[in-house]
Amino acid sequence: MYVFSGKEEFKQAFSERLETKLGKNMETATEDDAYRALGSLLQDKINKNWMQTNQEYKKNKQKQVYYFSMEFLIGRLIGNNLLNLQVLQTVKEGLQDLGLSLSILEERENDAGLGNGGLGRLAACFLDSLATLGLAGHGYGLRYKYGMFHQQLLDGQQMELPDDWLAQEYVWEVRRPEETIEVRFGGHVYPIEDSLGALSFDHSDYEQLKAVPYDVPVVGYNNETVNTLRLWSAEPSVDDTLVKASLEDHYGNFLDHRRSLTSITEYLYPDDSNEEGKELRLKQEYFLVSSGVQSAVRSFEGLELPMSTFSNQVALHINDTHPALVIPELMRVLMDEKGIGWDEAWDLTQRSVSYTNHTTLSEALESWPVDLVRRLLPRIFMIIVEINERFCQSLWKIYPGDFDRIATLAIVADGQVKMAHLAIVGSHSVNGVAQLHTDILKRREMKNFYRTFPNRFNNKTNGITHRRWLMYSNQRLSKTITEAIGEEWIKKPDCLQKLLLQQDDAALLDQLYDIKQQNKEELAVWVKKTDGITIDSSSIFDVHIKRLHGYKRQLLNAMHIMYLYNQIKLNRSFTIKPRTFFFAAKAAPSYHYAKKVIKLIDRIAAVVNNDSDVNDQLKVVFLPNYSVSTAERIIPATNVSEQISLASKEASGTGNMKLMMNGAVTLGTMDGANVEIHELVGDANIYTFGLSAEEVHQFDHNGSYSSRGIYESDHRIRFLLDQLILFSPFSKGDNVFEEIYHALLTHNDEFFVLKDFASYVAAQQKINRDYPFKRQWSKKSLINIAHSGTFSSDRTIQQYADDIWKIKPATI
Ligand code: 26W
Repeated sequence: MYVFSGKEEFKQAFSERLETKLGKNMETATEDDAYRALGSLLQDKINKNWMQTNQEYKKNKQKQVYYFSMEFLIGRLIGNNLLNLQVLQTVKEGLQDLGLSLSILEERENDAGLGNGGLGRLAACFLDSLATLGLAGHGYGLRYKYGMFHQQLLDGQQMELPDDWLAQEYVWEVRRPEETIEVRFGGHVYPIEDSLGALSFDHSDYEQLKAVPYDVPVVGYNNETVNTLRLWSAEPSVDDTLVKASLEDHYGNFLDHRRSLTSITEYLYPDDSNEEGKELRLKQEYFLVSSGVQSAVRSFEGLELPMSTFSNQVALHINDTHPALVIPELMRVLMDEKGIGWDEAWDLTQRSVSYTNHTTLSEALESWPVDLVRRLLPRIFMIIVEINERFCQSLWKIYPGDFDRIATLAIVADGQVKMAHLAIVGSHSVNGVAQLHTDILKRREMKNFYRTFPNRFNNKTNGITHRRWLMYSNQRLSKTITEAIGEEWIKKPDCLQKLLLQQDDAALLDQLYDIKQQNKEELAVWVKKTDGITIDSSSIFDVHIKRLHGYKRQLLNAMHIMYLYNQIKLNRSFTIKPRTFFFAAKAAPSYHYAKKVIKLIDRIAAVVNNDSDVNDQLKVVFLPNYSVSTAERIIPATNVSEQISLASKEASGTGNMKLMMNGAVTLGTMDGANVEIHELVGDANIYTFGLSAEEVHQFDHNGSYSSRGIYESDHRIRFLLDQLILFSPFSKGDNVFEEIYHALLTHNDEFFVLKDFASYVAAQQKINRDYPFKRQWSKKSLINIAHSGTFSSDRTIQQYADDIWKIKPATI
């Protein structure tokens, strides 16, 4: 896309924009003004191609993919857009000429934190790849007024502050009131039979509200494609009869009512592991689904094709089960609004919808009480019941008399609507997000469904955009890679493998080492500035960044640090290579145990960082408010990537991919995509430890694990656990860590922390021995970078496009 011919043209346009949009010049403009002028200038440039992309799609009757997701964790857009428009360098230099720093302006943009973690960030990476591959794929999400909460630590206690990210104008969004959709909740539905015996449904007494789309452009890299992320916002509907009624009786009631309606898009649910089952959450899900489906159908109708071709033109992808109501909603629209019969509507629905599963944790599986669904979504409920009825009948034919099996597969059972069952039954494709995860779905979690629909299941190993996570966030490394192997890797990330030919090139290895060193120094300066902690940038940077959860085992890492501390203190001859342990993690506000683990890490940091006996060897840093932007700073500076979930629990992980791509070496269990990383880089270039998924399964199955047995036989562990509750530098004699102690001992250590402790310590010792051999370490680093192309989301999206969505690039 043509943007600026060079920095002079940019400077001219930028100064003009300051004047015309903000009435400012270089003397009077604040940093905020400069950011906004730059943003609006880019948005203008993007607009032309945006319009053109949509026109081309329509003209060519291009099949459209709509990626439905309750979360899009996009972070900041300015740097990413500059990169994809290929003017990052031009603008950086132009601003410099004007006495401005791009990196300072970038910080004026609030992170769009419309997601919790992995699932939301994956959606954002996918959008980048779709646009870059020239594929007609768009995101449908919610425009939460408040995104992921801001985390603050007060004496180690996590505090959640609202993320008022829209307080300043968001320069990338365009409100499109003309595309508004009406969404209905509640009321009564009555069947009406006409004289020919045909059924229709009368829906009355419902509450209606407006879904107003705010569109954000998704700019492809070095092409002409601009796709759309459409975020829906709830607004009261003017002709809402209830509102009118309340208006007559009381203005206060009117305001309350208005607030309760628009509250649907007020905030993101900040829990990514426990299904809350709250009515407001179900409203959010249906609000997204209904506006998205109606809007997709409306676009399809613009093509003026027969309805029978719908599934050739439209793919509806659901990111986990949260948008699974797409299935009954599309059935509703096709039948009630377009007059199509059940069988054809069902066929079109199944052909259009595909579903990705992101977790096997049972507590995260969604199910909604029948009563709630019936009250809130009466027509949708009728359709779900009918889908269930027909599905169970078809099962009866395959498994006659097998009541038990049919009961386990039913969509509606035990007074609940099971969303995963609905998603599997109503779609043509179900995928897991890493090979191991998909195998577990097939062999265990969804085994009966797999037997019934073997062809529906497939794997799509996750990926990350190498543009944001390497080209943008690690510009030093990108430059060196291009100097070494040319720039083909940018379009074809698999070409990073060419680095392997130079794995013994001493000069290149030293250069990689230096880059890492510079990135570490940069991070150290930032940590000093923002948190006041001094860190030794020559120490090993050991990084554990992800949501805080029992299964991710931040506790295992923390206990190992306690162990090192004890060793150094008690044993004069024990030394380690200086190491800085970084943590960043948000805990769900109601997740008590997770908050205690944060508190423990904070306490360990306080002890370790202030003890001059250990200070020169050990540092612990908890970086508050983990977000996309902080990830962009930490990842390029990492030496050791902690991916230590209990095997079988982490569906894939994507942080593991970002870190390897930036030359970190993984310390990990054989879980999620770690298995595939290991397969690619080989034993010599990854540190693996711990139980296998199969071993964990066996223990769970036969109940033969006893954490107390380990406590009694391993004195190191006994010492550590006692330090949690007896007087120690960590416990300080109070009972704050009793909960952790009991989780490990009384409740038999659900996540096998004690079981894996010894092998974790051994793997850490190996790292301690290996790191000082600079060239060899750099070689590991190079080999990791070289194989990371496999984990570009371009590869992932190409597989979705070929196998699931059946779409080809458009020519814009
Ligand atoms: C509302 C409850 C809720 C919300 C979100 C339950 C579960 C979720 C997600 C499914 C959790 C999630 O983010 N899963 C992560 O998805 C990533 C992308 O596929 C994977 O890399 C992670 O392993 C997986 O934990």
